[in-house]
Amino acid sequence: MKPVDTMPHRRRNPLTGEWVTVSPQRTARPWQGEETAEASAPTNSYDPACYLCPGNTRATGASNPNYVGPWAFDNDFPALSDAQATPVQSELLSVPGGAPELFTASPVTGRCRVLCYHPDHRKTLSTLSTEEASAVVALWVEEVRSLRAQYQWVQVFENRGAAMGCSNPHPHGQIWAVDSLPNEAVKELAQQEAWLDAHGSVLLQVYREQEAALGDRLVLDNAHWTAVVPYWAVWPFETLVLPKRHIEHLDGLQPDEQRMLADLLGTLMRGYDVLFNTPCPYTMGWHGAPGTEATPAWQLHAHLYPPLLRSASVRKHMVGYEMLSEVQRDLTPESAAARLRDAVAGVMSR
Ligand code: H2U
Ligand code: ZN
Repeated sequence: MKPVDTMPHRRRNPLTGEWVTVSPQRTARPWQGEETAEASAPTNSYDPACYLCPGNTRATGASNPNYVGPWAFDNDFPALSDAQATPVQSELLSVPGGAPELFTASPVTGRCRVLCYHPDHRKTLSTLSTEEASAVVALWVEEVRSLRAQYQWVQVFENRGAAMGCSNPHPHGQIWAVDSLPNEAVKELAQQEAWLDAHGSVLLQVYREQEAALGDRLVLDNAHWTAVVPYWAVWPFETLVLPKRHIEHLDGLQPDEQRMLADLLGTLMRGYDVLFNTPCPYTMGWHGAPGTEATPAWQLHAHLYPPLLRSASVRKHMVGYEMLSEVQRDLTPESAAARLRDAVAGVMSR
């Protein structure tokens, strides 16, 4: 065993420049805390009360078409819109000797989309066929292509499961497209650009090659894609999905890459479901290059963050030291990768 398998240490996330504390010795501790109820999966292919099922009426009175493949619409309750807000001027601005820079605001405009993956209410990315999942990837590509023309940052994501605050089990994801760069984008852009300047290479390309050579954090691999538990993973079974060639955003994917991605995602998600013996909750999302100008430092990637720790009923909470000082994990990324790899291998041998 290496010291990092048993001794507390910190690892640096080169994509954000932030650190994570790893405490492998703590995996032995007993658990007397909360056990989340296991997620129950819907049993009917159509739910008359679901606002995303085909033909149903949404909360605003709009009705869904009888869609047969993936379908997207503008979120009826968008977090962002194209209406321009004048920054709110604090009343403190008028206080003599005040410090207005402590009350900084900025306008933000954007567009929010909801993407239904499939008309069947029971389906999930893990139970779609490769054909059906490829159609979802094709919709991501199409949406990203049109939204990138107008917005700086196009965030494709999915929250799955009640544990992640998802209100509806109908298979769906979202896109928030904004005219400015959010925090995570700013960090990842700065780190990737600094790497290119210093090394003349693409950070995540080099990282993927290193992980392929090392092997102990690899989970799944095909002709065009690799999934790894990153060296700096924060969530216990977090994975990073990387393309094998340099691609800036989803709209750069070739048909074969789209299909292989659908295949890899389906297998990975089935692996998660098997590992936790439940439809595994997660937040998953794509980070693609900002804007439409070439950003050679940026490599397209997806982050997959399941909140579960040791079983379907024990989730990780980001509290205490993690909120106040630094994120921390117990299980090493290497042992998480080994367990996930086994689950995925089981899925593939079926
Ligand atoms: P969740 O992934 O958090 O369940 O979100 C589903 C989205 O669907 C949510 O952002 C939108 C909500 O605003 N929605 C509609 O656009 N129309 C509706 O009739 C209900 C929900
Ligand atoms: Zn539904």
